[in-house]
Amino acid sequence: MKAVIVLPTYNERDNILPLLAALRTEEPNIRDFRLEILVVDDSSPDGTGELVRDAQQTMPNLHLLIGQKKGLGAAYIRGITHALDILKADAVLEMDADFSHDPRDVKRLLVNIAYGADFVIGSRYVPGGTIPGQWSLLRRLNSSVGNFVARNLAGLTRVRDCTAGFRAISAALLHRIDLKSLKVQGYAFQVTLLHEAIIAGARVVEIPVDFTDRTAGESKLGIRDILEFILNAAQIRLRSNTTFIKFSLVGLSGVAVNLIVFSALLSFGFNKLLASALAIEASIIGNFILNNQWTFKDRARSESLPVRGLKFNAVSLISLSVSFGTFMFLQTIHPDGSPVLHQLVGIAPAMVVNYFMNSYWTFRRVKSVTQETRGPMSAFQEDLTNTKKPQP
Ligand SMILES: Nc1nc2c(ncn2[C@@H]2O[C@H](COP(=O)(O)OP(=O)(O)OP(=O)(O)O)[C@@H](O)[C@H]2O)c(=O)[nH]1
Ligand SMILES: [Mg+2]
Repeated sequence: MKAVIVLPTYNERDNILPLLAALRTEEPNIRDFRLEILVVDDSSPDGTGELVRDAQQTMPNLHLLIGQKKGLGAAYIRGITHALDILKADAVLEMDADFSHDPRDVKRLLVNIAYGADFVIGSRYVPGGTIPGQWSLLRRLNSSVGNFVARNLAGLTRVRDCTAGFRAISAALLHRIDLKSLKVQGYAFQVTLLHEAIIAGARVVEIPVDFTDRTAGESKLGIRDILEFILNAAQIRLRSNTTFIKFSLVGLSGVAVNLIVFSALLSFGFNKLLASALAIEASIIGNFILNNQWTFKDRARSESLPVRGLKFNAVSLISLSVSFGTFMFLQTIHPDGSPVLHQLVGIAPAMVVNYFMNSYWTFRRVKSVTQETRGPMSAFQEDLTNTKKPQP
């Protein structure tokens, strides 16, 4: 069987040759797979690509794909597609080219694939896995918030390290995923691919690894990547969540209730302002009843109905402020823009806030009841995660 290590590089001239040498040293230790290496270089200005081209003279199993810089995810999509279609890989490995991932762990990842796992993660956040001791508080926060967002917002709670970039994936699984349809350019790719893998029924395994800081070159993580990462996680959640669709339908019905009650009160001779306020409250109460009985029906209840009702009202008020705040903000930065458009744009963040606050606060899950269902990955985790780490 053949395993292809896909190494994305951008300005890694000080790392790439030592890494290729280290991987070469590892080759004899890998039993079940023949190793090939595919460097995906985005025309690095520092000449990384040329170094690889020279190295190809002495390494027949080294391949090089040159492209334009569009981000880590775009590079991986190209690289993995090439590994599957052209190199006919049976397994593909993702690995950083900056020595953050120990080449000696490659065999531990691959052994799990040989044993039947589909998606093996070199994990920093399972027992035995580590992040560098010298990481500053900010850096730790950055990593754990990223992982928290991926786990909770994208709904990948079963996996401990969703943002890891050191992973082995079986070709059988990758063939079930339409890589070209993934619309992620940057680091968000890691979360998206994991999500697609789980949907495709992957047997996911996490094994502990030590993650080390790069000593040469610079990190390429930018603000654009961070933004894409958050939006992508939210999008994954919304797409895969029928609860959200129900919640939106209830919201629409609220608009109807609001207008009907408003017109009825006006016809009874109520004052306009009072009628408006009562109509809003009527729609909030209507929405609450429907969400309580339908959208979040399967959530075990820890609080009484009136407490949930009050929380729901509070969230509605907060959403109102978000919507109004967005409108004011847009009007301030684009005073000539269409007020109707700004009002419409304001609804989107308000709706997201409204949904997540109600889902995680008003109707939050009671832990032990719904989270215990066991998916395809758990049986594997227990069997295979404890393959030993190399001693330093
Ligand atoms: N081909 C390609 N490779 C990239 C791109 N961005 C990053 N990389 C490579 O992807 C790997 C991970 O990138 P890093 O910049 O080390 O990101 P990181 O590991 O999250 O950040 P640090 O921990 O600070 O190093 C490295 O091998 C980079 O050279 C890109 O746009 N194109
Ligand atoms: Mg790195």
